[in-house]
Amino acid sequence: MSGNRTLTMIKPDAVRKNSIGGILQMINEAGFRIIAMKYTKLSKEKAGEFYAVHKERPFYGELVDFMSSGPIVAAILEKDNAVEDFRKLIGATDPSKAEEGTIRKKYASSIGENAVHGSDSDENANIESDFHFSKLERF
Ligand code: 3AN
Repeated sequence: MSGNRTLTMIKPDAVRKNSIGGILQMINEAGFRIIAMKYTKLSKEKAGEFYAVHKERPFYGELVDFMSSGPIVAAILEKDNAVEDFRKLIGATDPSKAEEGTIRKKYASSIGENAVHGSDSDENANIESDFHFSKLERF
C-alpha cells in the first residue's frame, strides 16, 4: 500500500526568486496538507548527507554547493498517494521536459536549479522527514 506522506524542499533558487508563496499555493491547491514546515539553511555537510545516494553521480558536488547556497523551505506533506501525486505535481527533473501545470514548468530554471524536491519513495519520504523534523514538530 502506498503511503500518505512525502517530504518537499523549496530549493535556494526558488527562495531567491521569491517563489515560496506561489509554490505553497500550488501545493495546497493540489490537496496536500502541511504537517510540518521550516525555513532553514543546509550546511554543505548536511546537504551532502541528504543527497548521499547521489554521491557517485557527476553532478554531486554541484548539487551540494547549490543546495547549501541559501535558505530553503522544508515541509512534510500529507495526501493519499502522496509520493506519486507530488512527483506528478512537481514535474520532470529537467524543467524543459516538465508538463504544463507543474511546479517545475512554472518555477524551475534548469535541471540543477529545479525549484523543488519531492521524495521518490515512501521509504525515502520517511528517511527525509526524519532528517528535517522531530516528531514534536509534526502537526
Ligand atoms: P529528482 O529531484 O527529480 O528526484 P534526481 O533524484 O535524479 O531528480 O536528482 C536529484 C537532484 O539532483 C535534482 N533535483 C537536481 O537538482 C540534481 N540533478 C539531477 N540531475 C542533474 C544533472 N544532470 N545536472 C545537475 N544536477 C542534477
